[in-house]
Amino acid sequence: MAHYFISDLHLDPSRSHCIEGFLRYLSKIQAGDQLYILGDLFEAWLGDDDDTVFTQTIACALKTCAGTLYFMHGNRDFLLGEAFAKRCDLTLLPEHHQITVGQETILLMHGDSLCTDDTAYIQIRPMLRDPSFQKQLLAKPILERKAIALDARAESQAHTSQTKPAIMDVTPQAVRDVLQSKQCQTMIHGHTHRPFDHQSVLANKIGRRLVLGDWDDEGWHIRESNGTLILEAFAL
Ligand SMILES: [Mn+2]
Repeated sequence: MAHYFISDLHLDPSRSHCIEGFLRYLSKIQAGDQLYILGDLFEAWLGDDDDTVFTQTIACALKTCAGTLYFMHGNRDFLLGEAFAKRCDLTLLPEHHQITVGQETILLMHGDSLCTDDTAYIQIRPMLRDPSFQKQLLAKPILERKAIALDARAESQAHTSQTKPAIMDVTPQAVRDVLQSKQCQTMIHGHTHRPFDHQSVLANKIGRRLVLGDWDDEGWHIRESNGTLILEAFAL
């Protein structure tokens, strides 16, 4: 029995190499294994009622996976809801979730809330995560939601290209604050697409921050085996 952590697959019908890689990945997960999907599994999520061949393919693969699956929202698939989760046997996790592996408590997050220098995004984030805003959005016809998602993506790309790379990374202060408030010394997150195993993130020289990579030319995961966490890339 092992734990696996992935994020930022950005699955989309146009990214067939990632879809195929993910289907192969799921088929290798065994009964008793736990797979944690830490957000941005999908490039965009219009709502659980957006039923396409693509969403059916992914739902079927998740549902038939032998392991136990957990899902945390990212900044792109924050509209994924209970209906889709139920259909795939996914357990939805809150935006901070702690698990215990061996002797160690690990804090799981998507990572977007740690990029506190990105003030434009940090300001709109509470609205995007607000259940009443989401309800209003989901009440719109799918075509209208699709147009809104395309606009948001174009705006996000423009914002990313105009923002200094350092601003799109987590801030040390945000990392320390969340680890201290959650009384935790190890965290795993994605979002920044900067895979790395950071040691000594706290003032007292302890603490560890493992960052997942996004799936594109290769896939990334963190594998836990016998209590040891290993960040690995693999061919898709
Ligand atoms: Mn993200």
